[in-house]
Amino acid sequence: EALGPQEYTAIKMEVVSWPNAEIEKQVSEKVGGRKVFLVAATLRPETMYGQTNCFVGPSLQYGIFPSKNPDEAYLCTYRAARNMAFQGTSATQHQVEQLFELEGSQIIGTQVKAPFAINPVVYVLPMDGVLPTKGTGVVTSVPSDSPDDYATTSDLVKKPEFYKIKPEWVTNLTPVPVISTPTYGEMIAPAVVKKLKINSQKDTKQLAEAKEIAYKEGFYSGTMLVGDFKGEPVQEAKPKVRAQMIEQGVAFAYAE
Ligand code: A2H
Repeated sequence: EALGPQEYTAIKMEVVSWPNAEIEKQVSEKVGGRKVFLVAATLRPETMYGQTNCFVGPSLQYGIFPSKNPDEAYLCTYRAARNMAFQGTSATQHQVEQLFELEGSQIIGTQVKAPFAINPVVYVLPMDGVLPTKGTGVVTSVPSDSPDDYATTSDLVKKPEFYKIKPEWVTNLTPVPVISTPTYGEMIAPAVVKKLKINSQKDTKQLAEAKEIAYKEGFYSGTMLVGDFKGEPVQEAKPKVRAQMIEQGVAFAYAE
């Protein structure tokens, strides 16, 4: 854990369709004309080209909160909305206005836009390890570069019925190459997951080690394979991709 504040990039994933008519009706009654965005907190904005889906914790509580932008509302945990109210990105200052409350399980199967990704629209899927106490409670999934995301998407592909998801929601989870490293090639997460013999998202101890290896190797030795900064070292591309996303209005700064 870092001692100082953690600087995340909050990725705005606009809802394209809700999983059923009932939730769609409830949301539109409570949220009115505002567009709804799932807000995912990431430390790796340069990997966003490789998003294949988005994760929420199925038993966690989420809310929809008005953004500072009058046309927009953000879906995240109440805790994150409270932080946003102190960071100038919420409609309200120093207090939270919740338009609608919902459980993670109700969001699964929603289709959202994935900014900068090669897959422009992705599904919201369940992940066991989403912590309510970190970030926004929404995690964007990049299975090429995140061992947690790769292990979890592999579980979902193997056992969709166990995870209560429709098979068509997992047909597009193939990792997309984004970063190349000398030791692990074009897809570090699958390589490290295999090397450490990780079988599922439940192998939390080995996944912590895999995460450490992938993070260090990607950051210090990685080269971008895609996007406007293709060919550049990850260390240089990272702040540039972040700045582009913020400038284009598809992301904002979030700290905690
Ligand atoms: B990262 P740190 Cl490609 N619960 O984004 C569990 N994990 C969460 C979370 C939560 N509530 N909120 C954010 N995260 C994830 C991309 C990524 C991430 C890649 C590689 C590594 C990586 C795509 N997923 O994180 O404990 C998010 O996943 C490994 C460090 O604050 C976020 O960045 O250091 C990261 O964990 C933040 O974790």
